[in-house]
Amino acid sequence: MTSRVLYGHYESGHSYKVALALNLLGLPYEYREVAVFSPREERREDWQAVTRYGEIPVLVTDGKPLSQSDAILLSLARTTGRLDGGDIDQAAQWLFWEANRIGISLPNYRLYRRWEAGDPGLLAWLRARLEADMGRLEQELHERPFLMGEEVSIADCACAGYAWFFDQTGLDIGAWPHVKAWLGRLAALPGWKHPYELLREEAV
Ligand SMILES: N[C@@H](CCC(=O)N[C@@H](CS)C(=O)NCC(=O)O)C(=O)O
Repeated sequence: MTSRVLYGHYESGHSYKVALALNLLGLPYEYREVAVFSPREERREDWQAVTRYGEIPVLVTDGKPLSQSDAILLSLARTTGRLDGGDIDQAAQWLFWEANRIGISLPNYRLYRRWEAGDPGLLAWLRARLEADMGRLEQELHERPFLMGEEVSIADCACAGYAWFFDQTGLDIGAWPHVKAWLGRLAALPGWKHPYELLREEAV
C-alpha cells in the first residue's frame, strides 16, 4: 500500500489545497503539522529533511518528497486519473493562473490585514488584484458549477485554497455571489472539511 505523509499547517491554504484533494480522493495519509510561525531552523527535523524550498506543503509518497502545492495536485490527478476535470492540460491552466493570481493576492492581503502591518500602497495593490481575481472567478462560475465543468477538480482545490479564510480579509464574499455559491457546493462534497478542522495537530 502506498504511504503518504503530508506536512502542513492549518493557517496555510497552500497545505489545505493538497489535504482537500487527498480527502476528496479518499486517499489515506498521515498528517504532520509544521510550526510555520517559528523560525525555520526550529521547525521539526523530519520536515527539514524533506523540504526543498523551506516551505509547506510537502507530500512524501513512498519516501519521495514533492513540494509546491500545484505540482502535488497535478501529480495526484495524473497518478489517480481523477480530479483532472477530464483534461489535465486545461486543469493545469487554472493551477498556473492560481499560482500567479489568487494564490498571491488573497493570502498576502489576508496576511497584511491579519498579522502584519502592510504598507498602504502594497495593500491597495493587493486589494485591487484580489478584487480582479474574484471577478475572474465570478465570471467563470456564472457559467458552470465547478471551474472545469460539472465535476470538482484540482482546479477548484487550487483556486479555493484560501477562500475559507476570506472573512479575515475584511471584504464581503457576498459581493461575488457565484463564488459564494461555488464554495457552498465544495463544502457539501463528501470528504470536505474546513482547514481549521482538517489540518489541526500538535505542532512540532
Ligand atoms: N508556491 C508554494 C507556496 C507555499 C507557501 O507559501 N508556504 C508557506 C505557508 S502558506 C510557508 O511555508 N511559509 C513558511 C516560510 O516561508 O517560512 C506552494 O504552492 O506550495
